Amino acid sequence: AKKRPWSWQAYLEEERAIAAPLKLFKEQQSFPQSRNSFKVGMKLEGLDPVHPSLFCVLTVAEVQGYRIRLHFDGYPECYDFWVNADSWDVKPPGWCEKSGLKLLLPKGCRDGEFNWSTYVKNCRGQLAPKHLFKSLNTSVTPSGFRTGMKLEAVDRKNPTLICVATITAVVDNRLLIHFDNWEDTYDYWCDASSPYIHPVGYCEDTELTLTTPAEYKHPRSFSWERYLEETGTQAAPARAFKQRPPHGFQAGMKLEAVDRRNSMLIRVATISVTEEHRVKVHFDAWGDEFDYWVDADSPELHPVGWCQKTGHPLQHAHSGSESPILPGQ
Ligand code: MLY
Repeated sequence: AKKRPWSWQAYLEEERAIAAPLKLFKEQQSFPQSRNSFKVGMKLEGLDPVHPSLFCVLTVAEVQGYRIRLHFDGYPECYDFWVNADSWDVKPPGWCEKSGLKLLLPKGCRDGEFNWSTYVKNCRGQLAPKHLFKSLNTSVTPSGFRTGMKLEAVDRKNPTLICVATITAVVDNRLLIHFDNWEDTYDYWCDASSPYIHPVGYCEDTELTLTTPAEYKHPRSFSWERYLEETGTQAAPARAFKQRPPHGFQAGMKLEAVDRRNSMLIRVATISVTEEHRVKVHFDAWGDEFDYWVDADSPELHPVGWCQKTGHPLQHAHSGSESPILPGQ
């Protein structure tokens, strides 16, 4: 018999499985409303995924469907990474300066000497035009969060720790979270609905341990009241925290997920376990050792049909012999 091409519909029937319903996905995961108009060679400013508070000078190195591969100017290709074309994490040239944020310059450029228009002229690049950035047109609701306010935040790199933290920037509806007396490598951007931020007093109320600022003199007798006074700061108002409700994903639901071992690939996947704000993703036809935990609203997760609609290849059980590329290989 002739083999029919792989299709989600036939696969779901065969597996007697259901697709995760579209309504469970957030806007940044769902079918895009517009095309991806980025072109290879365009330059922009974007967040470094391994140093997620730091905007860097990046160049579009590849375009695939609704995704782009970004390259750090002046750095090796091994740091390249993929984002969706509507990601908040990418901004047009000049955005950092306008927003008062630091921009990591291309390797070799000195502070104070960098100028976007001279830079693109010299390297014969092209500035990515502003209208390509969907995230610039998001509507902003006033939040009550202000720069300098204190809170208790989960350290995303050490997620068992809830720590004394400060909002060091507020841009659009996003907050930059910094951990007091730590270097900025732990910093991250989030919004008011994040499950990782809590008002001052949360740990005490829930009987969890609060990690005090690095090198704090008397960690055992830490008191917020005293600390706010010592630092001349304010607590972020409790009403500003609007934690999102738990997601509705259930184990067994199918979806399309980015393969973190080789993030150019999107694979047929199944939710294997759920937590309040996270899901564990399993890649169909692969071993459990490749499963990973991800925030339920991650832009690495997409509904069934996303690849087809956006013109991106989808890896399924029979899509060939491509083997996983492991980090460091
Ligand atoms: N084991 C790590 C823990 C760092 C935690 C930093 N957080 C609180 C911002 C270390 O000591 O480097």
